[in-house]
Amino acid sequence: MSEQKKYKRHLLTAALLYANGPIHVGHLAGCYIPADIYARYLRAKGEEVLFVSGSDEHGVAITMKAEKEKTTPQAIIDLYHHQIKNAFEQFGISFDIYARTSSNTHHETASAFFKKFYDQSLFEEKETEQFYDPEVHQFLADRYIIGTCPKCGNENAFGDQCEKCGSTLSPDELINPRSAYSNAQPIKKKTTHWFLPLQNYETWLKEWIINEHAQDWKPNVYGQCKSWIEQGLQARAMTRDLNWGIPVPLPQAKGKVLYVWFDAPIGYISATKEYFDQKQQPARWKEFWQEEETQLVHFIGKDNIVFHCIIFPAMLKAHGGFVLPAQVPANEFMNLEGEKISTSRNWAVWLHEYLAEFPEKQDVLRYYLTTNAPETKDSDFTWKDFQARNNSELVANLGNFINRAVVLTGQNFNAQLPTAQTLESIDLALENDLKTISQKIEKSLQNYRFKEAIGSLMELSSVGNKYLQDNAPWKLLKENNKDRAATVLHCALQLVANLSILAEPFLPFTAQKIRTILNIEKPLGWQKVGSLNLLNAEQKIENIGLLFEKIEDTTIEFQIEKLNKSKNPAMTTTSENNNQAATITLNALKESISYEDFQKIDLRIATIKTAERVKGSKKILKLQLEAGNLQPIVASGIGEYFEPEAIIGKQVCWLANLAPRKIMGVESQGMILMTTDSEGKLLFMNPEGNALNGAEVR
Ligand code: B3M
Ligand code: ZN
Repeated sequence: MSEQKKYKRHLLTAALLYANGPIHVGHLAGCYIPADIYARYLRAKGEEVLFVSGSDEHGVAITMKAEKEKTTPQAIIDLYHHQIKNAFEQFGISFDIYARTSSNTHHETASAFFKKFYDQSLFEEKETEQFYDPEVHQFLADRYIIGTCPKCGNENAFGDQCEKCGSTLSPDELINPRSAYSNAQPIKKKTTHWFLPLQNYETWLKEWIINEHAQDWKPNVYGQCKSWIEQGLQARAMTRDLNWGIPVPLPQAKGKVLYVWFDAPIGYISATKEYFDQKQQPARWKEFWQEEETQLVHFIGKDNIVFHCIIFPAMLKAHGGFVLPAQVPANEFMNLEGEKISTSRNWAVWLHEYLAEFPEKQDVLRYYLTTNAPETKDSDFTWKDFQARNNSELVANLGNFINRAVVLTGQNFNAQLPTAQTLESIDLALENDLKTISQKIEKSLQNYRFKEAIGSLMELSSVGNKYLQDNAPWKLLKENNKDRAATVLHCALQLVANLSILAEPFLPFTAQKIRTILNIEKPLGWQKVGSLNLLNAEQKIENIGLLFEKIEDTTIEFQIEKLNKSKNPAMTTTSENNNQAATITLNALKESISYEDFQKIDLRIATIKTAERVKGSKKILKLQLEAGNLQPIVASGIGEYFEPEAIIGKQVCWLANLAPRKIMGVESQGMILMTTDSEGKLLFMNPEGNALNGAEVR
């Protein structure tokens, strides 16, 4: 890949995740961490960057989940949008906006795209025959048709794929097809749809991808595109018979919605519009989408390549006036302990669980997912490797280097940056290494080789460790050579300051801690890198304790055991619908208490009468409960998971005699009890039948 072209601004997109479940390490590694590294790097360089993503809230992925959970698509997207957004925030993924495709702006933008194509006769209108459930009077998406797999005989294969043998299928191939709604035998029924004639863009796509991007796109991306184009492109339907999505904006298309892959990528445009609407600069989205000096980069996983490299560009080209992606640095997949990550089999490391079980260790996961990124081929997450890299790289290399410099300065130089005397050749060599290695890091970043870049970052920290080892300032101090010791620690701390800049894209929490150590208020810009003169004379050096700590074997064994125990059997039926309860490994039980202690706890049944958000807090809901003749107010931290209106009338279990506490200005009288399901979704603890409000729970 060649040197970076100079752009005036950068529009970075990260795939819009289906808001139909919690997220796992595979999502982070495949798309969001690389995108965040690149965004942070460009910002550190002072470039103009807009980094957008959000939830994909349409399509069968959402309706199926709603059916599985016996709820509405709206409830599903509301729940998971907030949960996913929150997890991204906690991992420091620095989106400028995390939008939703259910927003009005998006509905309008996607409808306008469609309308323009229709008005300019860019679609082919075709009548086709599709599977239809005669009992529930609905057309059936491929996923809603079940039958026997022609390849392996699995009787519960889906119309798009057999989960047992992994074959991609079309519903016509299924033996004895039946409807997932009613089990009725589907019939074929005529329906009209609007198709994007991809074949008309074939020559242009060949020119643009095969001729222009053979060198600068990643081989995995380029290879997939080339093979698609060479197989010949066909018209693809951009509408669906489904009751969830953006209505097709044509009077003759009642009951039809836009194909989710038509609307979802337009979501990047809508997100940009919303961002600038919020900034009260409503016209500026155009700079990012319509001016040639914009670099558009789509970060995605490999399963989305065709949509981002062929279909969406063809749409942008058909529309006219839009920039095309300069890069689509798609990653391959990350497996887990040698097996494919699978939501239905509960074979995943869920981010919300990681955050709870490894508090304050976001950077450890960011580090591991970057060093082990599936950039060129699938990679494997193993807990042992995670531990090894933490212990032998973050703790023993980076953490150790910084800690030694800080502690020695604290003990011997009054916790102030020591003043350097004459630099010796070994000090100049350090500066030289810093220059060479930081240039290497930059080059890797520019070419989307983040794994290589973080490798060089660690190489620089090794250089720092070796510098301390070779100069042994502790020995110099014993020998009363305080001047030389001062010079060595001065250079080492200047190197630490460089690390605060270089680490920022990868390990933002650590970079912040390093700035705290060095008393640097705002991040130093990337252009400062390479000099041993970043810190002022006598700058105060804070010892804030270890940056990284060792992860013990028991912690890792616990994780491996938990993973194996919570694994669901392979799904061979439609029991995606049978909400199987996964077992979990208990955290160690708390210390035992006496029966008298237990009797002190007053648990009651209550009903939520009113619920409202508390100003200034996303988390806290103010609830008024009814428990017999009492009407206590409770502040509950469930606001990111439930809309207030949705929980009114629910019976709950109330811890009545917890001493009152003030939470976000609300005097909370007790608390309500919650648990979680296998995917981390919050559940109320309510009685099986109709209990009386105020009844004791014993
Ligand atoms: N929602 C697929 C996914 O969540 C799809 C990406 C859309 S990007 C415009 O993996
Ligand atoms: Zn099969």
